[in-house]
Amino acid sequence: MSYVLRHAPEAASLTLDGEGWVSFDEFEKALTYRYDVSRADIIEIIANNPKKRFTLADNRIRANQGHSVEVDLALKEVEPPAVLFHGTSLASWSSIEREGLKKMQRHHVHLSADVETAKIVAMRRKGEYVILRVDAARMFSEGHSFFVSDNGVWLTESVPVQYLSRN
Ligand code: HQG
Repeated sequence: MSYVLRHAPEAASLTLDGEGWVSFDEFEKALTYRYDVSRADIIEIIANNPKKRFTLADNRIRANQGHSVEVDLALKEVEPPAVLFHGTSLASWSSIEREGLKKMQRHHVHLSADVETAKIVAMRRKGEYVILRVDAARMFSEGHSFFVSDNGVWLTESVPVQYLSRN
């Protein structure tokens, strides 16, 4: 579902609208035709996915964040908590320490409000991990924009090095 709704709708012959939505009926037809899943399975994933990656509303579905296809999620700019966290591999630290956090393949840098979530993100990576602390209060006061996705992921364009430290 993430693959289709974030990265490759064309793989299921679907087209997302400008804000990433697609008709749920079309989505269901496309998935049940191609994969061994039922409508009930899809609804169960939307409801019980621990990260609440998808929203179903007005008979349309979209991914809440993480797209590589061009979409405008129409997220509202909000004041972030004073501190946010980012979990990554120790191997990336030397480059991050020089360049700051970049959005890489995604539309934003993804940050977490708590260390536990940042740890889970970091542990997707091989080897040792590091948790970085982002001085979000200072970033915000110095003009950087922050957004929060429907599933509570904090998003920003980039995090320059002066706002980063090892937690
Ligand atoms: C790293 C999952 C070197 C960055 C998770 C990260 C999250 C740099 C990787 C969500 C760098 C990008 C996002 C620099 C950034 N030099 N490495 N200058 N700047 N990086 O997957 O934050 O399953 O795009 O530290 O749970 O790991 O998609 O971002 O390691 O919420 O719902 O480049 O993805 O959620 O990796 O993960 P990603 P992420 P979903």
